[in-house]
Amino acid sequence: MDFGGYGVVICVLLGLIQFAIYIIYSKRKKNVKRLEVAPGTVVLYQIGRGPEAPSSSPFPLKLETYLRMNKIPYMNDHSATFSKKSKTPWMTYNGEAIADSQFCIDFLADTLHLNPSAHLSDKEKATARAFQKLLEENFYWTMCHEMFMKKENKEHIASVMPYTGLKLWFVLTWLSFNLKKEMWGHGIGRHTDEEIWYIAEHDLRAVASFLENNRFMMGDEPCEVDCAVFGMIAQVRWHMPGSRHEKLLHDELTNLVAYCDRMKDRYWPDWDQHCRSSKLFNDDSGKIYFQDGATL
Ligand SMILES: N[C@@H](CCC(=O)N[C@@H](CS)C(=O)NCC(=O)O)C(=O)O
Repeated sequence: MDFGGYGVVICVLLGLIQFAIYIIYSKRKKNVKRLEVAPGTVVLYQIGRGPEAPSSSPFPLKLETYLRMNKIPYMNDHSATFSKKSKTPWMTYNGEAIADSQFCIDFLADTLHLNPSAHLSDKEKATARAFQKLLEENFYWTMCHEMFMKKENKEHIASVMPYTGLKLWFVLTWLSFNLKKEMWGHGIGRHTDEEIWYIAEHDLRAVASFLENNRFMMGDEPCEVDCAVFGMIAQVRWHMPGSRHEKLLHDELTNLVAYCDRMKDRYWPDWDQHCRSSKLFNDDSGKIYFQDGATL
């Protein structure tokens, strides 16, 4: 068989694997026993906890931090069922399912009349949005490239995922395949490794320069954009050791390291209980936070 022939066989095999995983997952989704919660309690569906931070994905960490920032009663479901858009996280609220971390936040803000960014001017809100989108729609893909597309980091990304054995292999194969397709569609996947790092470095430096010596992104007090920024930078800080991203953060952009620590201290006093590598780790699936006005 010539090289082209092997390529076709590999593509067909990968397609079959992806299809099998889709069937297994969609079957599981229907079979998962949903826990009953009181009205007004968010059920947050996310993948299991990360080894060094409460999630190995920026988007669930962002949403959970927002729930904590606003003391919204919530419960985690770590069964790793993905949303109808095949992404994590998603949530239900009074029986209604909402997919996408930002749609969840906007829904809660509208429904519960929350506005942690009320003190910002329109121009500041626009700036906050621009930085959030820079990280979520651009920088995020450089992290995916660094962790999923580079052979030398494959072992590390496997250790960050909340799975073992065959399941880990399936999820990694499926995710790497999907991410490669998505990165090509986005456009970033068409660049060379050096070009992608060039983009990553400039994005990260831009966020650090904007933060300067502020305590939080928009000043002395945290607001909505901090949930997204923290969710993303926390992955660099805790889940990408040895990567170019992490080296830059620790060697030069130390204001971002201190920023992560401030967000962690403010919203995650129980951080260690949610890190798989900690002796204090405790699976909190089903635990209700902020019930009847309780604190953390
Ligand atoms: N815009 C979405 C992004 C969510 C997202 O991309 N989640 C990743 C985990 S880091 C995912 O589910 N990836 C699976 C895939 O892309 O196939 C949100 O804010 O919730």
